[in-house]
Amino acid sequence: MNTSVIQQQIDAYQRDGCIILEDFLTTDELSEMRAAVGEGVSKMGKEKVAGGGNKELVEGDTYYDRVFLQRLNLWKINDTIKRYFLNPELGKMLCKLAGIDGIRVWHDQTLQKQPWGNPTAWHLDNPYWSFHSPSAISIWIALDDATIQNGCLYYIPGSHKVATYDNVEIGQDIADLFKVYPEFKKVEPIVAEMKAGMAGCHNGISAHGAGPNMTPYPRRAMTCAYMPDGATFNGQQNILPKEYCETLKVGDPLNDETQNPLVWSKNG
Ligand SMILES: O=C(O)CCC(=O)C(=O)O
Ligand SMILES: [Fe+2]
Repeated sequence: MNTSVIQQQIDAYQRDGCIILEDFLTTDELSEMRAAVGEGVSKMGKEKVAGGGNKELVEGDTYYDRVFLQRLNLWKINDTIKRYFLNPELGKMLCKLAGIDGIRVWHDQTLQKQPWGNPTAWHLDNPYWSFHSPSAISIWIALDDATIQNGCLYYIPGSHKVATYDNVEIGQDIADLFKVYPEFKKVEPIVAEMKAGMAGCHNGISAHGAGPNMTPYPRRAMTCAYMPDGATFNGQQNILPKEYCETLKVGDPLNDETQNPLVWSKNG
């Protein structure tokens, strides 16, 4: 896993709210991660959140279920995924990009656009989550080549400087988000085609989406979303276990090591 970033990349991430990392996983690491993700998914059945998350999130048969197969928090049930996403060197790289001093896992997720899968409508991630922060950062790792044909990502550069935590429910209309942010309509998106093993990072309020999968093969990705250390509960359950949520008050730090482990901190 190549966790080095130079100042130019940090500047680009800060400016655009996204960056593509060309050589992220080696071929061996890619094989290892593909196998680990497959193993994790096969353990979970229809439940979307592993390791005791929100039990109401289960796969159904809606339009959204045909955007991608989605399974979250595989790190809790698979030691390989845990080793990658809780790696302090990765945490340090993400802190440099995000400009923060400490970082915790929010949740990982595999997003596997199935053959003929629906497009991923333009959206922001952070508004759905149980904390709000302008420094939330996600990494999206391509497990297959992600192309225009099979539904690669697109980012709207600079959108993180405009967006707030207002959102629309992710629905069928690809451009619904632009009802809230009409200024995004005019921006040429960054097309994030990636070879398998490459990765993209995006800010939690960067607008992003993906095309449909117009191929008979899956487009698999493994992602992890991170929160700055110190982020606090905003009252939304999202993927958190109900019982844990009931112990939280708005403003409490989300620092339970079994739910949001610290990955790296400047203070050691
Ligand atoms: O993989 C996709 O189609 C969407 C990815 C995404 O929304 C994310 O990683 O936050
Ligand atoms: Fe997203």
